[in-house]
Amino acid sequence: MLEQSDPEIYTSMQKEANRQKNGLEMIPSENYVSDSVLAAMGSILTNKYSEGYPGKRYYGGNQFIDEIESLAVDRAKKLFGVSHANVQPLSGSPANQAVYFALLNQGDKVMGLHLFFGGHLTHGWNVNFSGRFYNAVNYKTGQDGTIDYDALEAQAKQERPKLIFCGATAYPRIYDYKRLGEIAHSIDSYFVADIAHEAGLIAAKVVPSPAGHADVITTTTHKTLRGPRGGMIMCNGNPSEPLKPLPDGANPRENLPTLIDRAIFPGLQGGPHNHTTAGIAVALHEAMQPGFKRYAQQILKNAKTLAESLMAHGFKLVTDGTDNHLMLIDLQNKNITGREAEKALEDVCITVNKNTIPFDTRKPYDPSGIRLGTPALTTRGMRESEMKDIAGFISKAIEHANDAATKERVKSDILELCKGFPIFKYDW
Ligand code: DSN
Repeated sequence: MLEQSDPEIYTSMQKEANRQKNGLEMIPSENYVSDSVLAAMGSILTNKYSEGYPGKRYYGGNQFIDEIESLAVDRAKKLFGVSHANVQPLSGSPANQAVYFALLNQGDKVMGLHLFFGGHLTHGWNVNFSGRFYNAVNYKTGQDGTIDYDALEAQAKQERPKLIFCGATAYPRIYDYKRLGEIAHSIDSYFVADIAHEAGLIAAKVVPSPAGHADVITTTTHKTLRGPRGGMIMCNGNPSEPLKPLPDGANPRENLPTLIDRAIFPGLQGGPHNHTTAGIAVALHEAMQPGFKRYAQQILKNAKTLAESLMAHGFKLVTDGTDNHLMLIDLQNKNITGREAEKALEDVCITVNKNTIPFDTRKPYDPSGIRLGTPALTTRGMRESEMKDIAGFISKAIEHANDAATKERVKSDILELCKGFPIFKYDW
């Protein structure tokens, strides 16, 4: 139908579907959703306004939307072991914004991992709302690329932020959530774990969870969790308890659910995107199935094999490997910048993104590294032997970045590989 009614959009969608089919998607924050998630997303649920929460809406006709949102909430609570979940954030940045809105006053001090060391814009970067409206200080990794928890503790005790964020977009190791919680609580600070990258791995219990250590957990739903583009905020506490401000006016921890729900609506957002809520519910259901644990285990195996194979090809990886789904290549020994490498790989249909490395001397638009990961390749069914081949393709494309004939041969090998791992059940 779309083909006839809007051929311009249809054609662009077709080209994007072919790009997704015929190349290797290695941006670690991307994935391929199931047909069931797609069905929920492309549905009539987009037609409905539902400001408020299940049972407490500002519009009529929400009895079935309430069922859908309640299912999403219940599934999130069960999967992540928390007593409260808000599934309405439009994505990860709005989820983090809501946490600031819920827990802090403008100008309060926050502390998060420095952007150039793998942190996220919303964890206190100067051009983001978080650095502009809050007093942000950043912690860094040590020279080895791993978080130095002793240095972080000393900095936290000196700075005394009201909120400490952990989580990153380019950190290949697992976090010591217990230590982070202890550090934050020793200075009466909130500890917020942004698990956007690892959410699927945490749901599958193949990496540790911050539940029980973090006051609040935020996430996107479209990365390793393999749902639609969306966000969630989770915490513990009873939302039906009335707010009880502490004598000094500070926000009491026991009212976190209410503070968070109010920050999302009416604080920052209007009507929830109900088609996305349904897609999240479907993805959470999928993540509860035994097959999802096997998927998450395979993401890790693939990442380890890819990391080892890349190192065998002479690539230097930040922290010399990975514990999760992603890795960061330091290209300084390869005489190529991150931007040039991203382009060379795009020429052979491998999609990655340029990224700063710890202590980078170059700027983020043309940094010294590239970031890559295995969630999307693993969804396609690729395993360790394909990872070894892919490390070879990456090496050839980067070593021969200026050799069109070699790149053409690599591209054709990649096309052949992709044909063996179809991604869409229905033809696009
Ligand atoms: N954009 C996400 C990522 O690629 O990691 C995080 O913001």
